[in-house]
Amino acid sequence: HKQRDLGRKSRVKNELPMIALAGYTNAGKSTLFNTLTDAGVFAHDQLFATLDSTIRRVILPASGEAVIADTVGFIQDLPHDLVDAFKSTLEETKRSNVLLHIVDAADEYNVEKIGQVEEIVNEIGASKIPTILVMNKIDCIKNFEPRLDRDESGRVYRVWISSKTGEGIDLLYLALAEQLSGMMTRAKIELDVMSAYIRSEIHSIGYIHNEKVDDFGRWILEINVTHHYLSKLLNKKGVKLLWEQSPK
Ligand SMILES: Nc1nc2c(ncn2[C@@H]2O[C@H](COP(=O)(O)OP(=O)(O)OP(=O)(O)O)[C@@H](O)[C@H]2O)c(=O)[nH]1
Ligand SMILES: [Mg+2]
Repeated sequence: HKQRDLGRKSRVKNELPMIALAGYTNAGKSTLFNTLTDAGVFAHDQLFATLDSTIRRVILPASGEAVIADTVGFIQDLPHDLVDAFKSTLEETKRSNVLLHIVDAADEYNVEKIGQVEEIVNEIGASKIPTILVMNKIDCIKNFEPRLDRDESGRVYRVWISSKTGEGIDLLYLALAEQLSGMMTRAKIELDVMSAYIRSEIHSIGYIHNEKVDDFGRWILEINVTHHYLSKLLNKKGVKLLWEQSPK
């Protein structure tokens, strides 16, 4: 049994990080979805060609490649014709590695709405998914600066942003990178001369701590990438693993 559990664990670890946007209707989920996907570089990978329009593959600063899912907004007394759409997007929420709970920071009823959304998250069995509250629309609050709030253990639990103006998006990227760090790994790799072209791909998908060319013209790179991307990299011709941070 132990063996099988380990297998499952490593499979999960090697998955593409998945971020779900959830929240009350009109909070700004789709606007944020567009901001995140437009800012990110699109990865034209055939593998994901069949994903529907509310799920997109992106490469985010710091945390690298990920999948982002927009969802139908939560609403009290959901209209009948929306129930199916709502339920199907909830499935995406359950599979995600991070839940971004989007809130309209300028809405006077937002505390109530946060409670209602949390209740539904509990009902669908997604309460264990690490959640970051994204207080959106700070451009509607006078003199409000983007901010990031941490709990006593240092974990980011809330970020204040505007999806419209882009203020605070950098803080959200930081929060996501921290939250997804368990899915990332640090490694040292060697690219032979014929594979040097892969370096630019790594530059756009992951983070390169340092790089140098050895006497034989091979690139030696120390990188921070998802486990998912590292395993893909190591399957490429001319890429050799020199060292990897011991898995947690
Ligand atoms: N001022 C301001 N308006 C915003 C911001 N983000 C979203 N909006 C506006 O809020 C409204 C709702 O945005 P959506 O992104 O459609 O909200 P949603 O959460 O996807 O809504 P549903 O799909 O109905 O659940 C739109 O008019 C947006 O332009 C923001 O940061 N600032
Ligand atoms: Mg929407």
